[in-house]
Amino acid sequence: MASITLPQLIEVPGTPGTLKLVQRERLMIGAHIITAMLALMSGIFMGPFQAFHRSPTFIQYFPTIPVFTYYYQAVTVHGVMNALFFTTFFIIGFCYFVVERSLQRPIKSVLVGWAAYALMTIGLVIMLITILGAPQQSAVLYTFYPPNIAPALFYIGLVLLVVGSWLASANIFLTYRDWKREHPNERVPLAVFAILVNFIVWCVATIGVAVEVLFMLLPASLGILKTTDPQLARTLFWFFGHPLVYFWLLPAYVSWYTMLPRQAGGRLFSEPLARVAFLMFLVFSVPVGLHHQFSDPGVSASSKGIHTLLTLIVSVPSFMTAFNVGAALESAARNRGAKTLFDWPFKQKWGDPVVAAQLAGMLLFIAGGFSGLINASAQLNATIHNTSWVPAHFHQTLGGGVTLTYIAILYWLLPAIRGRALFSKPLALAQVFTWLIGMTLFGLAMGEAGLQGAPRRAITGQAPYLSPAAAFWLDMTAVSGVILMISSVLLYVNFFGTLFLSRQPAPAGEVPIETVSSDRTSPLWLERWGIWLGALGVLLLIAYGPVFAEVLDFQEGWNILRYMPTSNAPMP
Ligand code: HAS
Ligand code: CU1
Repeated sequence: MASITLPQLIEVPGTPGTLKLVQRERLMIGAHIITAMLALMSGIFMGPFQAFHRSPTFIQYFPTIPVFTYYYQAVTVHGVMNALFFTTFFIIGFCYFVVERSLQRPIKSVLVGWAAYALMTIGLVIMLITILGAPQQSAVLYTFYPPNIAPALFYIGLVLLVVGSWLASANIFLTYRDWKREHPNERVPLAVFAILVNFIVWCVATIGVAVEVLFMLLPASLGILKTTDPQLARTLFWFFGHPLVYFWLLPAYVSWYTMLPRQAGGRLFSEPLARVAFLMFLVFSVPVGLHHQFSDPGVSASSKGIHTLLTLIVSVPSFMTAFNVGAALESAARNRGAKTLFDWPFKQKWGDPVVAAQLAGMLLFIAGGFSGLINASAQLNATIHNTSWVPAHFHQTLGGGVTLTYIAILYWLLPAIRGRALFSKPLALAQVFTWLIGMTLFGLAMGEAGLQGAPRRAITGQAPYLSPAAAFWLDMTAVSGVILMISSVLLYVNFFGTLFLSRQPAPAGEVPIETVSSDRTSPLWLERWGIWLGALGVLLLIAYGPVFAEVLDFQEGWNILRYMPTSNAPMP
């Protein structure tokens, strides 16, 4: 493999902001981004299929797709590919790129980078084959709750994804360590600061799912364990599952904080405030998982209360983001001639797909964020839990704010990697706005249907119990599915068009990366990671110590033996 030389990473003289991509970097980032997009492709087109199956009117007209005849199989492909594989590949590819470009050095080990990629890709292939090959058994959805147990290959696919991501994390941490040794008195650029936070959160969070899969689900699927404990498994899963949503979100915030201000023509209001927001994510992202288990038995109300409080606290850095990035957008609009209190949203670069995608993502994220706050209240959660309100929430956060921002990134990163201009800007704009319209309608319709009692994860198109209002909103969901299907086709026309058809060279100066931190005020101790990990550790003890004591039945003397392979006694 050709080794990378540092001068090639430095800005091309005379064209500020332009960075020449070396071949090795192209290959590695390209491999991650393209694999991410292929994973998304296999998941995204299941979405409309599900919406049609959930709609009492549309279900009768919907032709059965030969491979995906089984509703839960499609939902599993949709969730696993979109939420787990697409995101992880995209995040790692994007973060390598940002770290290399910001720190002006290659990642620590190219070999480990490829090894990680290979593991994750094998995991992806195994996963797809398993879900396609064993539709009934492997349809355990992306949350894979026991007592449903999938074939062992399902869990092996997951393990490979997570182990690969750990190698990638180590690569990023060590690249930073080397940089820090050479620059002990400098602040690391904000984008890398955020990426470090993100991978720290990821490494802590994945401990939960690793324990669940390695000690419970995989042995059960191999027949080594004859019993399982859904409550313990759910608790371990959500220890991972909530921080997972911030693992998706923070790379989007990297773009909003460190790229969008420049792309939009303004400047960030406060970089130190941004660092504080990211540190808050580090400390508060993990100890909140019980807000997914408000309706679960076996966990005390006081533990649920602690997690509610912490959930409300972890929404504060998102509010800080709204004001900080909002002020950056306002400054951009003022530079473009905005004068009055309310004209700045209209004076944005709505005609530039990279900017428009992020703005559209933010609009969706406002709605998704607020529905999250509703979910976080234990009383209100009882009304919406397990209804279609919940997918409405996460399609506006993950499917809206996060995915549209990744698409914005794709629209400049793919041309930079390919060396060719984006295939079609008008198509990209059409894609962004159809996505915004489709996801807005999806959020509204699924949310309303949920409030009218429509469950999530069910073929409601055939349900006899729906009220007329719920049926109407589920039909509207199918309409949004059509719009989103069109948007997805446009996305992939541009994706493949840029890869194979575009002939124009990639425009110069479109790589929005800062190589030296412009922040002169943040204290350097913000980068003393031990402090923040210590704070997280203490909080985890407070928030999760009692929870695990409860689910493991501490009063009965840590009856942990029943989780051992030799004990086949049924769960109490
Ligand atoms: Fe959530 C369930 C609570 C954020 C994803 N969430 C889920 C599930 C997923 C998910 C996938 O408390 C379903 C899991 C499952 O399958 O069961 N969530 C929250 C809260 C927040 C939150 C309090 N969630 C997210 C994000 C996600 C995500 C982010 C993915 C990326 N969520 C819950 C709860 C549940 C839940 C319960 C369990 C429900 C149940 O019962 O099952 C908060 O962090 C949200 C804070 C965000 C804001 C918005 C800030 C707005 C910004 C935009 C700025 C706009 C500007 C204007 C500047 C307060 C930053 C732009 C200007 C222009 C001109 C356009
Ligand atoms: Cu959550």
